[in-house]
Amino acid sequence: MTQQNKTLGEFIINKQSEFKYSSGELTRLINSIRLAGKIVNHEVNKAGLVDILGTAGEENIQGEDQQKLDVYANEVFIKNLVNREIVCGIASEEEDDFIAIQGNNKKNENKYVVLMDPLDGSSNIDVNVSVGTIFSIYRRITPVGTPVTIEDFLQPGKNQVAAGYIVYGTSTMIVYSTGHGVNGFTLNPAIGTYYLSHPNMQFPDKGFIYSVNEGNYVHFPKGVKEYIKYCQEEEDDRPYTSRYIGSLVSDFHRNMIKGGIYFYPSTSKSPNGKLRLLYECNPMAFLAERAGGKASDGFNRILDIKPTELHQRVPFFCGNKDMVETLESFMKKNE
Ligand code: AHM
Ligand code: MG
Repeated sequence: MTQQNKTLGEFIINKQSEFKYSSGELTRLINSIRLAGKIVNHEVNKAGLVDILGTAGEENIQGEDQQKLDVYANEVFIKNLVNREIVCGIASEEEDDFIAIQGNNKKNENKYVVLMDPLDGSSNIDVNVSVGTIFSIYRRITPVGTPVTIEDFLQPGKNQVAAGYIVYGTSTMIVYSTGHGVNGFTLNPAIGTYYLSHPNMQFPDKGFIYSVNEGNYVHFPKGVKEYIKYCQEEEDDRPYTSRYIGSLVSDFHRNMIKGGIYFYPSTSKSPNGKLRLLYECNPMAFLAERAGGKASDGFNRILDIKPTELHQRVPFFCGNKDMVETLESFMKKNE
């Protein structure tokens, strides 16, 4: 059997022994995310057919309208993880507070907490553009068997034991890493099985794409403005190509395959940018580093930031190492 024929199920089992604390718990957890992803995929795929579009009439904690599918995806992931009793806590971009999972009759002996953005980029659903689920997994730091506390969730990203995303695109893919390389699996919808299609994903040596919402240009810090001008200059291998879907998972996925940098800087209106450290930036930074890339807030490594709150936002620059470093040099110069 070739690597490409391997299913995600087989891959997870083969890899289990590589994981230093492996007791099968992380395997079951990733399996559960894989299953929930299939359910959400099914619903996302028929979004144009059923009357599930539009806002649910509720606002999430950031004061943004929630799309119905956000609510749906949030419920599916939470129910899956809670019912199977494989984590001790969950934090979601769609929930104000974290959820402590106690277990039914017995004490919850599980070691892992999951943080997730159940449906990122959901404003794109109305126009049939790819959206994604982002997840991040940590070992709890409080004692096993006791209820989880906020400390279990406010860990720096470098403590992640696994992270990944599901992209609901022209094909549905799950891309994840448990620390040993980044692997991508494509769903065959006819039989509901993910196959290893992108083994050991790495950013190419050179990137030529920059992805940013340039409409915010006037509000960007000087270093970012100068970097954008640098990307547009006619010199060496520049100008770079500009590509921005406005769906982090898809923009990141394309850049990892083709080479590029994604950024959501601070703006004069939003000094911390838009993206959430725990649900969006940390898992993407973990994947980027495992794929030979880099992720920064403009000055510091994203994975070193000690979070202070669940819904914290942070400026985010992520992609090919050399591109992120060039951006950082412009930021430093203009500090
Ligand atoms: P969301 O979590 O509310 O969906 O917001 C995150 C999304 C990212 O996927 C995307 O890169 C960014 O917001 C786009 O924002 P903007 O429309 O401001 O460019
Ligand atoms: Mg999001």
